[in-house]
Order: sequence, then C-alpha cells, then structure tokens
Amino acid sequence: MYSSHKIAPVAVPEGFSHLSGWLDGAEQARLLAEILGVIRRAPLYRPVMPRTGRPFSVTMTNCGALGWVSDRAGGYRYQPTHPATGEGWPPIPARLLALWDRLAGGASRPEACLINCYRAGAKMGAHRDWDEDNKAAPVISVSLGDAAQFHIGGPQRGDPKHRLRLNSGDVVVLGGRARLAYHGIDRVFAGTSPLPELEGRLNLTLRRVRPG
Ligand code: MD3
Ligand code: FE
Repeated sequence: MYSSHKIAPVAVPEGFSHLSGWLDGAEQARLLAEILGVIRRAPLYRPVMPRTGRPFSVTMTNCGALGWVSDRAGGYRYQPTHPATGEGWPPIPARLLALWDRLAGGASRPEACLINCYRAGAKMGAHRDWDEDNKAAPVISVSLGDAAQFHIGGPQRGDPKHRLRLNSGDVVVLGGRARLAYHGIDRVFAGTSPLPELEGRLNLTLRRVRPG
C-alpha cells in the first residue's frame, strides 16, 4: 500500500538533459589539467554583485573570446578581457568544443566558457542566465571534483524545483524551456572529489553569447 502523503512530482523542464557519468575518469583528468592551465593564465577572482557589492561565494574565471564578469559599477556582462589582469581570456580547450559539437544540436560554437570554483560552503542562489544575446543556443555544463546538489525550477522564481546531484564527470545540456529556467547550487558535498588534483568543485559552462 502506498503512503497517502501527496508529494507532487516535479517535472524537469523540457530541454533539460542530465548525462550522468558522461566523462570517464581519464577524460576528467585530461580536462582538469587543461582547466588548471587556464586558471594559471587567467586566475580565479571573486565577482561582486551589481550595486550592493556583495561578494559571490563562488570564484570565477573564463576561457574563450568572451568571459562573463560582474562588478559593482558595471554589473553582469561579457567582456574580452580578465577584470584583474586586463589580458584576453585563454582559448576554450578543443575537447570542450568537441563536446559542444556532439551535444549542442548544431548551434554555433560557444564564445564563452565560464569556470565556477566552489570551495567548502560555496553555493549559487537561484538565478536565470539572461546575459547572452543568443538565448536559442543551449548552455552545456560540465562538473568536476566534489559533487553538488543542483536545483532547476521554471520560468518564475516560485515555480516548483526539481533537485538532483551533479557528480564529477556529469554533463548537463540546457536547451528549450530549461535554458531560461531558474536554477542554482544548494550545497557542495566536500571531500567527494574523485580527482586527486582537485579539492572542491569546478563547473564549466559553455555559452553561445552572440546571435548566429
Ligand atoms: C540552467 N552554474 O554558471 S550548472 C551558472 O554548477 C550556473 O556552477 C551552476 O548556474 C554550477 O550560471 C549550474 C547547470 C546549469 C548551467 C547553466 C544553466 C544550469 C542552467 C543555464 C540555464 C538554465
Ligand atoms: Fe546559471
């Protein structure tokens, strides 16, 4: 007999696909080495929120022709240079472009790969990714290191949320209605990284910013 407690199932938005374990351990290690190379050239920095100046708990950097940045005066935007060094961002590693070509359904290649770094206690509040002029192309996310609890809702902040765990090597494709859904990271499970070279969590998001 089923319990009579009514727990409404929360549908995942159309266009959301979670490719659990898409990258094997060896591929994760190769990708991580390349991303650590990016971070050496374009150091992680801590963005702050527009107007309030409140710091993010996540640190960030980018690779690609454009990178996503945020500061008090300029707000959320894409720009071709690192906010601290003034240098151009390093290129997106070829293996990430190959992943895009395989999974992005024919969308033009991404100009931006945002790298989010979560150390113990870091999280990312519910938000929508709204800064790309191109909202038709999917966003593709790759997780490395510690596992995290992710949530995705709908187009309104109050919509019911679907929660799932993202593990190292998981890939998520956000197309269709999922592309503009509210989402965030509730918590990181410290100490669960299977990669000896990585303590904490890195999330890479490939983004087509410009139309085309
Ligand atoms: C759903 N990153 O960088 S990845 C972000 O794990 C971001 O660091 C989270 O949200 C992270 O903006 C979540 C999964 C993800 C990425 C982009 C999305 C989900 C998304 C864009 C639209 C909808
Ligand atoms: Fe996001």
